[in-house]
Amino acid sequence: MRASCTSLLLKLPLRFWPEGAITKVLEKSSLHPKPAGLVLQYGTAGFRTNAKQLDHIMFRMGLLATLRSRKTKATIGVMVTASHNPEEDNGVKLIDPMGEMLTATWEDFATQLANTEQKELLAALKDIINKEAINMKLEAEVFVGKDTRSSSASLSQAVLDGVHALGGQSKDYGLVTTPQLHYMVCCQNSHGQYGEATVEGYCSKLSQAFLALSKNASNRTDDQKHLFVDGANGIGAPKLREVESHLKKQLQISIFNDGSRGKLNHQCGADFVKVQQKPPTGVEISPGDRCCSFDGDADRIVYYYTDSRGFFHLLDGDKIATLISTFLKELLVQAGLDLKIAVVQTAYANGSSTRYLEDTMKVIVRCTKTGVKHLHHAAQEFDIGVYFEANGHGTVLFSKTAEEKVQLLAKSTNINDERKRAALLLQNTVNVINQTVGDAISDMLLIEAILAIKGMTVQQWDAIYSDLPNRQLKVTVSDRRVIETTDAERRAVSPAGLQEAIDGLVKKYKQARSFVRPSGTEDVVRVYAEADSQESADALAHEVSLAVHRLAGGVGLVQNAAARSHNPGSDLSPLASCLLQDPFKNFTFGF
Ligand code: NG1
Ligand code: ZN
Repeated sequence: MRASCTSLLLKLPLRFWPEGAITKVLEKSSLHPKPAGLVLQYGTAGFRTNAKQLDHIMFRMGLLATLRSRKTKATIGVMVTASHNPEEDNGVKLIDPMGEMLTATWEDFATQLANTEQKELLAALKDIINKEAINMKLEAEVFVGKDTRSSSASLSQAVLDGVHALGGQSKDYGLVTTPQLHYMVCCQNSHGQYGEATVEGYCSKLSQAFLALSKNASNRTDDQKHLFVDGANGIGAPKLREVESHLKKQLQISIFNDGSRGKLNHQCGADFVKVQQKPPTGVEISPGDRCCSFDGDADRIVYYYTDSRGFFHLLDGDKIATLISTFLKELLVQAGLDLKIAVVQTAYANGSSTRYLEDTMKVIVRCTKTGVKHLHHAAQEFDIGVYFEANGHGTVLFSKTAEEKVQLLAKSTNINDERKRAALLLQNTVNVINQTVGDAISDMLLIEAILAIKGMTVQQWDAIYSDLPNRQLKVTVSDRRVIETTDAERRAVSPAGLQEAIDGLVKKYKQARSFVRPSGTEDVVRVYAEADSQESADALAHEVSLAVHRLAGGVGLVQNAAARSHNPGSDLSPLASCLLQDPFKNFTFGF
């Protein structure tokens, strides 16, 4: 029975795939040949590696996006970027119809297609067409965008070649941020309901909402309106300038690292600031100045300032989630709306943020596995789901019911002024947010509006709670898959004895917590520890690293966190240096 079904399916492409298309794919694919033996994997952020290895991947992702478009009968997005990675890298990811990340089964297809040797390519395509019963006569449309890397132009052309080889239509948005392309895809597939699928449409939707929100702020001085932005020398800077021209000076932005001089993500950007816990180079800031950093494709943001003693203060994704959820919760009370709000975090969220949200704010907190698609899914379970990774990638999701209730109340004429004001604020908050994915520009506008409305300085925001000192390290092992975890990656179930060892070490310190997990993007095991002092957090991270090394097949040396704290990278052997916490160091496999 099963065999006859399969053989029936195998015939499908011959009936549904027009003759000419086969020749065209063969012809075009020979212009984008796969280096024999190269193996890459589609991970949480698509494919990512040195740009020189990606031409065939881009062409094939153009093919795959066209198939996905036929399968879903919707427009699909393909973004060419390697986010916070160094300039010489690049990457690609597909965007599903409502602007969300590509669904898991198709991630597997992407990996299969990427790793198929040249002569097997047609068979691999037919296999996907068969499995998904794709009607090749249907129309297909793919939106393509790229970041500012020098390799992006030719790589996005390779994507377009793939789309055209399979008879798909394309729209090339050129230089856009990753979240802008997600936004375009959602606008297109919602037939304009989410907004107009143009950069101008994006700028005007977000800025109108921001201007409406900032009308609720009492008179602010130019100083209070001033924000320093580090554009990571990436696409965020020029795109922010376009938005700024709509802001009628309600926000006064000084953009640094705008790409005119420095190198992309080099000593700057959200990832550098978060990991190094220091300001980026290229930004001259004075004590108390409010600053933020985007990453290379502008889907992450972190805030920071230095105090009068010169100490650096970071306001990461956890602080951002706290500010936004507090604001929304207050508005819900004022509007008299009974909507369930939750904050979604990962195990990397600082323990102080979780405690503050649960105990003081009485907000539901959920913890998911690392990777925004997990947070996004969990956030969809609530009327309002605020999700942020500690590294500054996140957004807010409103359920259909929540949006309808807000719209209805905002239109209502028989409610008191306080309820009306809160309803209008909620309505504009919904509009300023890019719900498709974390968006540095949109998050920045929301944060700036909240600070203005609440009359809050960056120091007051920072003082909501104090972060517990923490440390992240990484350990190289021969096969990181030996570490299996449960409870949203907070406990290790294998190898035997590891979790018991961690539990024993954690008990030695106050307010301590530690967990280990295999990285999804690098060939390392990540170790996280927090405790009541930096010395304790460093010592705990180091001891847990030793336990991982001993019990999980460690390779090379284990780095001492204390060495990292005082003088990162110096006087260590090359091997020890490569074990330093530097999570987004260049690597040669995709994720
Ligand atoms: P891995 O390498 O799995 O820890 C990192 C980040 C994630 C996420 C992904 C994708 C940390 C600790 N991990 O994942 O949050 O952003 O990269 O970019 O920040
Ligand atoms: Zn990014």
